[in-house]
Amino acid sequence: MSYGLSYAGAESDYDSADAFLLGIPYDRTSSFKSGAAEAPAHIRRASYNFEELHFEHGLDLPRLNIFDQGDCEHVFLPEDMMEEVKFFISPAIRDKKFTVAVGGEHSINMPIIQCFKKNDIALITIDAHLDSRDEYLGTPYSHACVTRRAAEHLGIDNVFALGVRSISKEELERDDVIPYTTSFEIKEKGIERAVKKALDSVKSEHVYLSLDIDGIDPAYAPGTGTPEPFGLDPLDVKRTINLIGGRLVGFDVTEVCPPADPSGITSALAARFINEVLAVHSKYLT
Ligand SMILES: [Mn+2]
Repeated sequence: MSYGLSYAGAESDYDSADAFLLGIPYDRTSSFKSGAAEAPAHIRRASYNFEELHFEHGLDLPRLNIFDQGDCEHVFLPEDMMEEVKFFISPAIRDKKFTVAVGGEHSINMPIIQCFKKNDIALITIDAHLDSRDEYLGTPYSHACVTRRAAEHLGIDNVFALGVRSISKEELERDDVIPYTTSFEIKEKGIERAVKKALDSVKSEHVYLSLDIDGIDPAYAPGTGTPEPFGLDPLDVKRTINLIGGRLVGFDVTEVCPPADPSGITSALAARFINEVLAVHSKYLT
């Protein structure tokens, strides 16, 4: 557990918190550039760059009580990461907190999804990759297996990937391909239509949004482990968060890689999306 800088505005204690934030400094299955473990600290620092409220949502938004748990342990084995994340996230989900997880690589989404009951949520990802392999480089808990593990737990009709533009032959040729929309279709037909398709496709009312920052074009988010051209623009992602709106119950942002982000722009973007999610959630808080 680290006791460094807390996320900007996270001044609540656990009991009175509406939202629960956890840093997960994990990057042991990264397949190209590593360094995502440094992201929670960089994203927290970047959070001080912004106003807490965003005028486009109205300046009289209710103020969320946010609790920042700090970081969980930086472990080595994927199995240990699964246990470590569940240890912190599962009480917060049980206590009906809105959870925000700051990765780390995308694999940190797997233990979080497993903390929800099977029919309680759907997972929508924003990602350049479909991440639907059974296993990768010898582990079923690789960041290349995120949507497959989610489909096993939630059902394939409760998983949808937005912005995909990198899929292997092995993933496309199976009978149970994870439902997805490409970034090309989003550019051509608009993000509203794609998000509507995703929301109509999943069965559960409640939606957990997992943002792999490589879903966004590397021109806007260069600091990531596996940059993939032809991505979404940040306003597409902002729009997605707003369209999911009151159905959103949790969020993670993953794959920010500070060593590949000397300008800090990618960490700043990640922090701004966390703020967007919190602002949208506060609108629907009763
Ligand atoms: Mn990805």
